[in-house]
Amino acid sequence: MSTTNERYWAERPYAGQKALIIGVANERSLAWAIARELHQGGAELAFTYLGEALERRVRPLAESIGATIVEPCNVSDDQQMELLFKKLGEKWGKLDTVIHSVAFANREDLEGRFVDTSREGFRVAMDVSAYSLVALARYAEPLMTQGGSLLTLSYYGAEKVVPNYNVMGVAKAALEACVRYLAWDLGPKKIRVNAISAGAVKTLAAAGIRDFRSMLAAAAENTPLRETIHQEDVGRLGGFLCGPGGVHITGSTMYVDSGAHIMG
Ligand code: 0WE
Repeated sequence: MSTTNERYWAERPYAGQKALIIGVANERSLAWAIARELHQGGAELAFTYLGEALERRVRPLAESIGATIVEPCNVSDDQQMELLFKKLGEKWGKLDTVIHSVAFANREDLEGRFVDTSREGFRVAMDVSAYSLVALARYAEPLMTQGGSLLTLSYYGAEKVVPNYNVMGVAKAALEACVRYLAWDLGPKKIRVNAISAGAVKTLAAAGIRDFRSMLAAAAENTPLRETIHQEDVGRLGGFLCGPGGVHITGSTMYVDSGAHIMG
């Protein structure tokens, strides 16, 4: 099936939205796919980066779609987060959407036996990949004066054992639980919190994962749709959840995985 979103975008479904995008590393990033979707539908965007190397990647991408706010943010540093939201408050005065597309585990914890995960490896995976959403929600809440939505990215390894995903699976399970508890807390302010559980897709985060190519090949053979997903699929669902389609959806984890999660 080939579709374009042109008629949908023509209605500018995200016009007037101010959206913060955290987790763009390059043009293949899922956060970038969501950013593009929001931009085409009329949203105004701000981006963050971690360190100078990524700044050199993110700044040109951000500028290519007219974003004027590009700020550093290490999600495990409260001071940096505080400064980021102070600047957003000054420049925008409000916030409608936050895309959280950030995860990290030590490379050695993404292979071998989960039982060998160190205390520090467990801590860092949980802090960067799960707690950061809680901190973000807390900083975003005062700016989301007209309601809003928070969206994060998860993976099936949160629910079932995916060999080698290990401590990331535990962190994604925590992340999906955070989505539910945040949804309950922030619901009265009309702030929605959701996750997209995406099928495996080749991004920088997946580069260098052992046997990733064969995982993609297996997904292309064994999922109901017999093909892997594309970044754009995540972009469209992200736009849906953060736009008019999502108004009464909160606390959910929705799949874009060619149906992989139904298989036994
Ligand atoms: O969530 C992920 C990966 C996130 C990730 C990637 C890295 C690579 C570089 C977190 N931390 C790191 N740390 C690094 O040093 N995915 C959904 C992609 C992924 O990663 C896997 C997968 C899949 C799928 C790891 C093992 C098995 C499957």
